[in-house]
Amino acid sequence: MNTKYELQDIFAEHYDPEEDEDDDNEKIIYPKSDEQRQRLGEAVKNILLFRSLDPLEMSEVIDAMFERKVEEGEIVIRQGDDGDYFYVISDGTYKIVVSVDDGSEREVGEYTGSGSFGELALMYNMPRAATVKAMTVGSLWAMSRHTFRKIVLKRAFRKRKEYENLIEKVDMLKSLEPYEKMSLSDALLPRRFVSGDLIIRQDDEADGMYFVQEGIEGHEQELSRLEKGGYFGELALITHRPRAASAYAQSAEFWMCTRLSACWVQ
Ligand code: 1OR
Repeated sequence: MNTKYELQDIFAEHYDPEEDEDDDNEKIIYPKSDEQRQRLGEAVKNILLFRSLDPLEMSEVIDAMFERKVEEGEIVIRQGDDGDYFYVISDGTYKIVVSVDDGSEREVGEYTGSGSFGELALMYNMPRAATVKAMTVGSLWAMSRHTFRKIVLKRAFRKRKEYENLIEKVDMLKSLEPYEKMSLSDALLPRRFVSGDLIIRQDDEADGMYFVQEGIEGHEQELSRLEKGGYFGELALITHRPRAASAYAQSAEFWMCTRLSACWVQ
């Protein structure tokens, strides 16, 4: 099974979450101790797929998750299985392994102490794309396929679709793996500027890099001008030095930005 092609194929797949008729309004609540609530609250803070949820949806998500303890060596997800749960890491180290056509296995990633996995099969109704194995004892927060599709899916899916086109237009990002492009879409945050707004200030510490979604961006002495698909602000992130130039918005339009670390770490 060639995972790369599969993931490319699902980009093209027609899927309309609006058609996903689900009129079941019953809320599932797993009771939690104060300590568990606090730990879960911390774990979900940085989950990119939850970023676009409103506070009510977020509290439904927290209610609907339950804790699953794992042993060292335990297979949490097996490639090829049907998707049942989405997982948020509370603690432990997890390896992501993909088997390829010739039967060999390739380690493609590792999570330690934070992050999430298991969304692909639930999002796109396909078999698990990779095996996830616990390398230590650990603890996970699990959310059922039903809750994931009911609360998280619509928004997360829309966001991936929306930013996919933008990512294809940015030269620097074209060569990313399909799964990396999806993770990057989750990490992007929209930011709106009006004409004349200072977006980054020369000598400031870098907080992120920016991709032009719509509109034009200009530098102080017009060093350059960027249009849709252009990007800036990456230099200071790579060199860990202050901003080398300022950037202003030229027309009242829409922009987006992300913390580079959030994009590449995921
Ligand atoms: P799932 O529901 O398919 C396995 O179950 C999970 O592993 C998957 O969701 C993702 O959450 C997670 N390709 C596929 N799945 C990956 C990958 C991945 N990394 C993490 N998962 N990669 C591409 C390998 C060709 C790794 C890209 C860095």
